[in-house]
Amino acid sequence: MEPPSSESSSPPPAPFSTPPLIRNAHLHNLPVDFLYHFGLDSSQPLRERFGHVQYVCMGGSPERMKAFARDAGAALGFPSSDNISTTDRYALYHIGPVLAVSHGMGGPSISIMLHEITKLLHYAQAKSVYIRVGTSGGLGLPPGSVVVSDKALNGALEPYHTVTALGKHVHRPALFHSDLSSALVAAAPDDVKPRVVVGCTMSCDDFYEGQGRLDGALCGYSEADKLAFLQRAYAAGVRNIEMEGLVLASFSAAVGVPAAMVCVTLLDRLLGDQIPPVHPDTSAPQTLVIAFIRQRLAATATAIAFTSAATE
Ligand code: R2B
Ligand code: URA
Repeated sequence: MEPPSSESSSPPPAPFSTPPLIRNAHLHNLPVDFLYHFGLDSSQPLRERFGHVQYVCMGGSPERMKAFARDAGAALGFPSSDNISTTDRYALYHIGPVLAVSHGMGGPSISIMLHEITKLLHYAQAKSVYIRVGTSGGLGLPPGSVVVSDKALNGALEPYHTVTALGKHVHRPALFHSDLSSALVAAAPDDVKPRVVVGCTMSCDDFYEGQGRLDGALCGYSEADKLAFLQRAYAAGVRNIEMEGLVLASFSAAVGVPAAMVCVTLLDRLLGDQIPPVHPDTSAPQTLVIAFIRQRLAATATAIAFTSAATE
């Protein structure tokens, strides 16, 4: 059999990941682990169902992730499942090697989802990465920019997430996976590439005061105070502001799952706070991530075809 053309003889892209490192000996004592907010549990054949998952893509809204699942299915050539979460907390779609999951708004919400999806990957022994697609406020960027985050800072511009457990504070560093992030940047389609910026994300526990807005129901600072703080954030490398990146980066690093985040900016926070109903198209992160997965799957399939042709 003729091997595929010479350009297809390159090795498959190196996998980014191993199964998650669950750091909790207590789980061994559970006869069945209920993944309560998905309505799944460890007595189910999770390895058969999810062992091949390589990409867990996440975003805030269930509807956005349903659309992501549909578009990913069309682009990658796999059917999308219906929502396989049996609760209304998070939506979960299965598209071949991809899971698309919603995480709600804010650190506490994405944290619960990450605990349960990480245990699901662990029981399935799946080697996956985490990629968040989202919206954000930009800092010194035109609306519609696409920020690929290199690290997250909390609302006090510190590079870690603070988990409070048993009354004690634990700091977890919030760095994204540099190889995965670089590969995402490189995969940007031509219509998205000019808008891609690599930068730091400030990830806050609130949309209004936490992000220095002047338009909440409470505000105890002046416009000059706000601009001074946002300028300090810009000088620290912050290029966008959202609400989940800190937990995603820190949790993923702690369990050894490579993670990245791609967010479109809806406005420039140096110029205002309000987001009118008509704002830039928010589909660019999804388009970029689907293009990335498509390229990786194609490269792997071609390398496998070449290897098996060469050995026949
Ligand atoms: C971006 O948008 C949401 C707030 O409107 C929040 O989930 C985030 O990170
Ligand atoms: N999401 C946020 O968290 N902040 C913004 O300014 C826009 C979207």
